[in-house]
Amino acid sequence: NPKIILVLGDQLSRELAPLRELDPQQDVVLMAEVRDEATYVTHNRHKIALIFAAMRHFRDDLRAAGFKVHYFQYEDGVASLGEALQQVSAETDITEVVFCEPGEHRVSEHLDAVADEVGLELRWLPDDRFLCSLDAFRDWAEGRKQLRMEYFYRQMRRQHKLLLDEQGKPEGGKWNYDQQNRAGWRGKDAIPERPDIARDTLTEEVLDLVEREFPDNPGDLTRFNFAVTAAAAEEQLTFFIQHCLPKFGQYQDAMAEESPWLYHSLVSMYLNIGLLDPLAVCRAAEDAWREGQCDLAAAEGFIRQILGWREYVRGLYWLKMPDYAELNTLDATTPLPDWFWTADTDMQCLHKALQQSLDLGYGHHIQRLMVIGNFALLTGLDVKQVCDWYLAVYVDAFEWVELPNTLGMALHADGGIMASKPYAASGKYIKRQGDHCDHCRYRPDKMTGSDACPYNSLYWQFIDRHQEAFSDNGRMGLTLNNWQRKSADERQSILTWADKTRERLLG
Ligand code: FAD
Ligand code: DLZ
Repeated sequence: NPKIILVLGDQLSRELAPLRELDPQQDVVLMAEVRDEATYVTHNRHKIALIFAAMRHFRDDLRAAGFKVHYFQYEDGVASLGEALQQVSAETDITEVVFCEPGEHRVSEHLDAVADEVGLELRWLPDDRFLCSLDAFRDWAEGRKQLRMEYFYRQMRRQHKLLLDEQGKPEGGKWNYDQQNRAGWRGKDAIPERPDIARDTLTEEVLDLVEREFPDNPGDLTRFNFAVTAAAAEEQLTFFIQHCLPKFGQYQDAMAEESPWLYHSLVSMYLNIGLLDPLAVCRAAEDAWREGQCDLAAAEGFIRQILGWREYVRGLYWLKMPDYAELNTLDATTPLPDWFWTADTDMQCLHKALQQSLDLGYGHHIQRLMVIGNFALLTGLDVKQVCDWYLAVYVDAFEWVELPNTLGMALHADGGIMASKPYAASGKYIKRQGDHCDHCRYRPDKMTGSDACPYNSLYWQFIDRHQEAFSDNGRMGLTLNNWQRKSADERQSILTWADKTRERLLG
């Protein structure tokens, strides 16, 4: 029977399971730029442009390979994926639809609803671009009290034979070299300049479209510099492996005033939309180490992010959804301040992180976690609003990866499923990891007073507010003791200053 093969905007891989079973004689591929997907949050313009440009290039590739592709451009005015499906089904008389499982629960529900409504026969195939199937993750999680990433990661290393010696033991004798990967930035090394990525006419057309159709969304498209084909994404990976990987580990947790990305790979967006294959990326890092181009800590640190964290958050998302999205165990409900959309704050680290996130759609992990996320955690910003902000702003944001990272890792709103203790930190951490404080009007060594770093009093206010919730968490014992050991007067003066700070920053 002829089939419609639906390919979503983040499934742009020739190895996609439904494309492997496509019969070019009778099947048609359907791809659609649709209003609902482009507007369900106020996506960064970079994100829409990347997805539409990559979709259009992928369409042309498929056509060049002899496949029939029905493609709706945004200008065609199609409202939803369901509407696109109905139109193509009516036009072709095909009722069987095959697709790869969507990355987001919302999209999955939408497609199920459409199938019921209009009588299409929908069949989905597992997304085997991921290295751990959802069933395998469920099996791993079954019966475990705690779902610690570290143990999952070791299993994945064994299973995919990455960084193992001939006896199947971890190379170098240890699974994890994180201890060596925590240097702060002191401006001592040269940061590689990122190459300009060429834009062809197709991409230019998309940039014009996005500029026109999304005038109020964040994103400075004059600085658009993303690969929109698999070949161009591969070149970016090669650049990273050659020029950045050697220092990736060392500066993985660093923050620099002069660079939005330091030595990070900038490949999440390509992995997430199918332009790069995660196993190939991990192997490229392993090969670089085996050829002596980087040390083991760098290669291991990088591979752990992709083979470990990326697979783990995806497994967790599907294991816990839809309830996961509703969790808010610390009762965080303070409205997101408007300046999250303008970066208008005099806290330098936060200003820098917000500004580049809005302008470029990129923030590295420590900015997302320990600057922006930490601020949201300490001040108890509304979990749903914060998650929507992250989903909107980053070019690599899809709910399967954004939600566990934001709700779970950054906001600790899942009660510790993802992280055994909250990633809460004062200005001291930010000072240690980078050089923003040298350019800031606030002093990280001051607790109260108009030049005191706001993270300091807000940190203790957060600890004070949740003392009871954290009392049975052994990993929080020391912090709670440190708070209680302060005199009653000192605690009171910190809390009073924190109230004033909150009032000034959040209204
Ligand atoms: P690198 O630092 O070079 O890391 C290499 C790769 O490892 C990344 O490309 C990514 O694919 C993977 N990776 C690293 N950390 C994680 C992680 N915690 N979870 C999943 N994959 C990881 N990542 C997204 O892809 N999309 C998101 O929407 C997203 N939202 C986040 C929200 C918060 C609050 C936090 C704390 C993290 C989030 N991350 C997200 C994870 C991580 O910050 C980004 O993957 C990374 O910053 C992307 O930049 P890079 O490619 O230069 O990564
Ligand atoms: C994020 C996004 C955007 C902006 N636009 C489209 C689109 O027009 N068509 C499409 O198929 N997918 C788009 N996407 C990705 C989806 O919203 C969704 O995040 C993923 O398919 C994950 O399920």
